[in-house]
Parts: sequence; structure tokens; C-alpha cells
Amino acid sequence: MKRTKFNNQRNSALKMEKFKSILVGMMILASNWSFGQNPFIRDQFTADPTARVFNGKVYVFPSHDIVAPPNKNLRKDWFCMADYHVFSSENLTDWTDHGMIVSQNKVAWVDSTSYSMWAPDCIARNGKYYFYFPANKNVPDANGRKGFGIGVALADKPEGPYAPLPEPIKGVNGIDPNVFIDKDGQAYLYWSMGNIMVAKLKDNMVELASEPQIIANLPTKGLKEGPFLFERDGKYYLTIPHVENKIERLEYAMGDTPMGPFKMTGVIMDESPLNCWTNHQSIVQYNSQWYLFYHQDAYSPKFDKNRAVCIDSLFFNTDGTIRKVKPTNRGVGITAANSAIQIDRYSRISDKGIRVAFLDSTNTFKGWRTKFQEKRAWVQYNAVKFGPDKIKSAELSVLSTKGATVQIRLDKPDGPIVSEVKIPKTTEWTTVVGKVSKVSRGVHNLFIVAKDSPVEVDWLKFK
Ligand code: FUB
Repeated sequence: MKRTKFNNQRNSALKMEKFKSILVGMMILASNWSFGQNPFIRDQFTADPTARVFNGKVYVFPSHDIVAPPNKNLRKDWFCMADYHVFSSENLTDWTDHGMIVSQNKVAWVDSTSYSMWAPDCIARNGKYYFYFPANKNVPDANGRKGFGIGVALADKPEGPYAPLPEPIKGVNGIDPNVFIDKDGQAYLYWSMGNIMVAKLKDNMVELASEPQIIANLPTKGLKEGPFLFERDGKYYLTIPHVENKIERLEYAMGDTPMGPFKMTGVIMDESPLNCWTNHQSIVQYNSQWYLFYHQDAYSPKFDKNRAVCIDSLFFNTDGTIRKVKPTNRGVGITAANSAIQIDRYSRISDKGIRVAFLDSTNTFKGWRTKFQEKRAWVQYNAVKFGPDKIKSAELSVLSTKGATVQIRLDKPDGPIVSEVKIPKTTEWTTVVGKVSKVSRGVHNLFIVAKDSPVEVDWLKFK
């Protein structure tokens, strides 16, 4: 009886969630918002992003962090994850949420009270999509172990629907599955459980074809987890989050075969400047550029188990080593000049007189505002595309208690001024419009400079 009531409530909650996401999608289309910056999923907590290129698009399979529901007897201040969504994009700027693909309530072997659907992966083979995910088991295995198992769900399309197999993969206890298919067709499963483990997979992709083995020569001190292996120019890169100091940073080892031996080679990303304890990576090449997908706790600075996925470009040195990636707010992709440009997701800011803060700290998904506190403070926002239509004006959403003037310049902090916008004294967010002089077609870096201050800007848009 209780269970039925729970299911009914859950069904209405799911319907409501679906309705809300359709509504948000319609609002996004209608209002031409720009969602290309970091974090790139902006309406829910997401973590552990595994990016894959399928059919000419990038698909991201992240974990889905949620705020722990009350009265569930869950571990306090811990990860809480009940299901997975998949997202896709063609331009890395506009992302589609294809909705929930696997839920803890719908997998026979998963303890549906555990909220333990941690970092997943997905891979294509023979026209099928195999989604690998860890979770707590609801019954002990032959060795009496309950712990984490790794299961598989199958689909005909990357966005699903996915049908979970009734049993987890035999012989695997652990988290953070990652699958790699080598050029000869052999597939490998990597996962973590204290050590980083690897085993060959059978052609059916759901059974081990070799005994699990520990990958040697990785750091022995400090937690390591989240393996992600990729190949480039005949070199195999095993990437992992590892706690060298106090929190995780992203490191990598290189080898000549998918099973090693590997040699620890370097750091891909230092510890989070936002102090998020975990990080978790995937690396893909898309349209000739390599990208690092990772997470931070940008929307939840006080609780780092509610995370948000990010992307930045990644580059290799000529000897094949990876250049360190600095996390940015701007992320990747081109922003359309006629979308609401969130300049708080800046590429660079002046050394002083400027600060970014949440618009509403009780609902961080509303995003941020940029506070220009001193004269001449500036923000640089890269890669804005001006199309064939003539630009006549710039609209800015602003707040200024004393009144101020903001300049929009192109390409350099002292580059040509395309608009000087007078902002009246306001106590509420106000949209002001400035005349724009000629802007040449193409992609420009914008500089927003405070001629005088204080003034806060939420977004700006060209018309
Ligand atoms: O998201 C839960 C766990 O945190 C993942 O499985 C780990 O890789 C870490 O990111």
C-alpha cells in the first residue's frame, strides 16, 4: 500500500518534472538565452561528465546530483543520486536534455533506497548503445558482497530509451565504469575500487573476458578513482582524479597498450579553485578540437556534493603530453550576439574593481551578475558572433544606485567603442538600450568597461 502511494507520488513528480523541463525548453527557445558557458547544464546539478561523439553530435552522460530528500535515512552530507539524464549538443553552446534514461527504481539489482547512481559511461557497438553505471546492489553476490556493482542498460539510440539488464556485470565490484574499444575491436572495462582496475570485455560487452587486474605504477598514496582512457596517435592515456594533496586533481599516465604498463606523466587540471573535493573527467575530440569535460561546485559553493559540469578546450604538446587546462567561466563555443550574453561567465577581468556574485543566493540556478565597483574595471567575453543582420542597439540588464556609464568595446580593452550606454539611477533591475555604431560581421571578443561606477550588469544583448 505504502509502496503504491510512493509510486503514485513519484509518477506525478516525474510528470511535473517533465512538464517543467518542456516549459524551460520553450522559455529558452522563446527568449534566445545563451547557454554556452560554464557550467553548461544550468537547471540541475550534474557531475562526472562522460562525453562521447555519436552521429556527429556530442552526448554527455553525467551523474545527477540532487538535494537529499528528507526522511530517507540517508548518510548526512553525502552524494545523493537517484537517476541519470543524457544531454546532447552540436555546437557545445546549446544543450538538449533528453530526460531521464535510467532510474534506481527501475533496475532489478539496484537497491532503490541507496541513491548511489555514481559516475557512468556509454559506448556504441554494432548499432547499440551500452550505458554502464555503478550503484549499490540490493542482494549480496556469490561472495556475500553487497557493495557497488556495475550494470549495463541497452538502447538503439544514444538518447534512449535504455533497457537495464537484470544483473550487474559478474566479477566486478566497484564504481566509475569506463569502456574503451581499441582499433582491433577488443573492448576493455576500467573501474575503481581503491585501485584502478581493468579487464577485457567479451564481444557482447556485458561479460568479462579476462580476470580483473590492478593497473600498476599509479600513485599509491591518496584516493584515485574515475578512470577514463582514450587513445591518440598510438598512445593510450589513462586519466584519473587523484588526491595528491587535500582534494582531487586530474592526472594522467601514458602507455603503449590499453592495459599498460602506464607511466604517470602529468597533471591535466589542478585542484578546484572553488574547493570542490571531487573532480571527474572525460576527454574527446570533436570537429578537430580536443575538449576536457569536468565538474566543479559552481552552483553550490557551500556543499560540494551538488556539482555542475563544465567544458574547456584541451591541447597537446608536440611530444604528446597534455597541456594543463585552467578552468574557465567562459567555457567553449561561440555566443550569438543577439542572445542574452552572460558576461559574468567572462574570459578575463581587470585586476581590480570587479566582482561576480549570484543573482539570488537562494536559487543559484538563476546565475550571476557582474559588479563593476571601480571606474575603468572591465570584463572580457570572448567569441561573440555578429551575423549578417545590421546591429542597431545593445540592451543591457543593469542596476546602479548612483547612475553610471558603460562602454562596449571590441577586441581590446581600449578597442573601438561600439556603444556607450548611459545607465540611470535605479533600485531595481532595469533594461537599458544604447545605440550601436558599425560592428563588422564575424566573431569578436567583447570588452565591457565601466566609464564610471558602481554598476551591476546581468546580461547584454545586441539587436
Ligand atoms: O559522483 C560520485 C563520485 O564522486 C564519483 O563516482 C567519483 O568519481 C566522484 O566524482
